[in-house]
Amino acid sequence: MLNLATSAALFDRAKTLIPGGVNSPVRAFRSVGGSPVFLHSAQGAWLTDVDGNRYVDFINSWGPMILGHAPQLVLDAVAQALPHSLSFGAPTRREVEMAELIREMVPSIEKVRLVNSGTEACMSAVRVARGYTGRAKIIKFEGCYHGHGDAFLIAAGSGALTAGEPDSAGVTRGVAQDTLTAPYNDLPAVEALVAANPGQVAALILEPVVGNMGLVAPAEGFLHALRALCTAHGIVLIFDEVMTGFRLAPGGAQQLYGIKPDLTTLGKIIGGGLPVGAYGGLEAIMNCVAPAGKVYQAGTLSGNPMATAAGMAQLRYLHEHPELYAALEASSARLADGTRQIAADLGLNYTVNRVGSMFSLFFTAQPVVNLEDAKTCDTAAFGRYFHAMLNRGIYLAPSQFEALFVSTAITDELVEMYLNACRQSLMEAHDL
Ligand code: KE4
Repeated sequence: MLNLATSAALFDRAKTLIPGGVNSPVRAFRSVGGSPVFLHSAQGAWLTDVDGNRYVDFINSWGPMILGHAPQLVLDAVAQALPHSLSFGAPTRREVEMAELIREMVPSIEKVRLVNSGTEACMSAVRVARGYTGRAKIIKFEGCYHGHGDAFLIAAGSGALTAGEPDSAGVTRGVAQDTLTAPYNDLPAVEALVAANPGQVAALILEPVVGNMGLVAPAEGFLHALRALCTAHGIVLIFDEVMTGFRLAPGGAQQLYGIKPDLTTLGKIIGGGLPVGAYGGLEAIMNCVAPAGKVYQAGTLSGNPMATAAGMAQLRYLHEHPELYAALEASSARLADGTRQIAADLGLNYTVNRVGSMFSLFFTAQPVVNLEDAKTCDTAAFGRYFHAMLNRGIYLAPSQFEALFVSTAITDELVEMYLNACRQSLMEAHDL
C-alpha cells in the first residue's frame, strides 16, 4: 500500500479552507472514494506526489500535457519570456503570432479571441452565436461538458423535447429554459428539437468526440448530419474542441472527420499547461465580438505573455512534427486494445472506446454510445480498479465518466507496465 500520509494531512487542511478541499470537484476522488494524492512535481510521463510516490500519468492535467510533463522546449520558452514581465493587459506581438498559428492549424477559424479557460471560450462562443443570430436557445447533448457556464449545467429533460432542469443549484429556470438537450448520437431527437423551436435556436454545441461521459465517438454520419441541419436552419454549429483540439489531429476532430464548424472552442493543449482558452470561427460571426461588434467579452489576462509563450511553443512543436500523431495512435491503440483483450480474457467483456490518444474502459459489457449507456457502468468496481491501479503506480482519471489522455512520453515499456497493472487490478477489483 502507498504511504499517502502527507497527502492526507494536506487534504485535511485544505478541507478547512477550500470547498471540498480542491479547486476543481473531480480532483476530490469523490466518485472513486479515498483521498486525493497531492502532487509535488512531474517530468515526462512521471508524476511524484508529496510523499514521494511515483505514478505514470494517463491524465496529463486533463489533456494539456500531450508532450508529457515539463517538456524542455516549453520550459525554455517560458524562461525566455520571464524577464520581460508577467503581464501587461495590452496587446503583444505573440498574440498576433498565436492567432496566425491557430488559423493555420485550424482553417475553419478565420478570426480568434484568446481567453483564459475552456469555460470562458464556450460561454463566449454561445454568447456571440446568440448575438449573431438574435436567437436565444441552444442545443447541447446529455453527457457533454462545456465548462461551468450556467447555460451548460443543465440535465437532460425527460425525453429530448422539454427544456432541461438545472443540474446545478444556482442555475435559474430562466437560464434552463433556453438550453435544450438531446441524447448524443440521436439525430432524430435533435431534428425534433429544431422542429419544435422554429427560428429560435441560436447554436448547437457539442464535443465532436466526447470525453466527458467517458470516451464516446460520433456515430457514422452524425457530425455531417448535424452540419447539414445547422446550415439548413441558420443554427451556429459550435465544435467544443477544448479536449480534442490539437490532440486528435493537428487540426483537431474537425480535421479528422472533415467537418467545418461555424465556431470552435479551444483550451488545454493550446496553453501548454498555462491558462489559455480560445474561441473563433467565421469572420462574419467573430466580427460581432467587441470592440468590432456589439457582443461584449473581455479578460484581464487574456493573451497573457507567459501563457502565450508556453502555448506557442507547444503548438509550434505539434505543427512542425505531425508524425507524432501516428506515434500517439500506435501507443494508444496498444493501450486500448490490450485493455479490451485483458477484460475479455477475464470474462468481463467490458467496453473500451478509443479515438486517437483518448480512450476509456467502461465497466459495462454493453456498447456505450451515449450517457444512458455510460450510466450502466459498475462505478463501485471502477473505484476499486482505480485504487488498485494507483497502488501499482498508474494514475487514471478518478471517475468512470472521464477519458484517459495519452502523451508522447508513454513508451513501449510504459505500455507494458500499464497493461500488467491493468490485468492485476481488474482481477483485484473483481476478486478473480
Ligand atoms: P476549463 O474551463 O476546465 O478549462 O474547460 C472546460 C471544458 C470545456 N469543454 C470540454 C470538452 C472540457 O473537457 C472542459 C474541461 N474538462 C474537464 C475534464 N472533464 C476539466 C477538468 C476539471 O473540471 O477539473
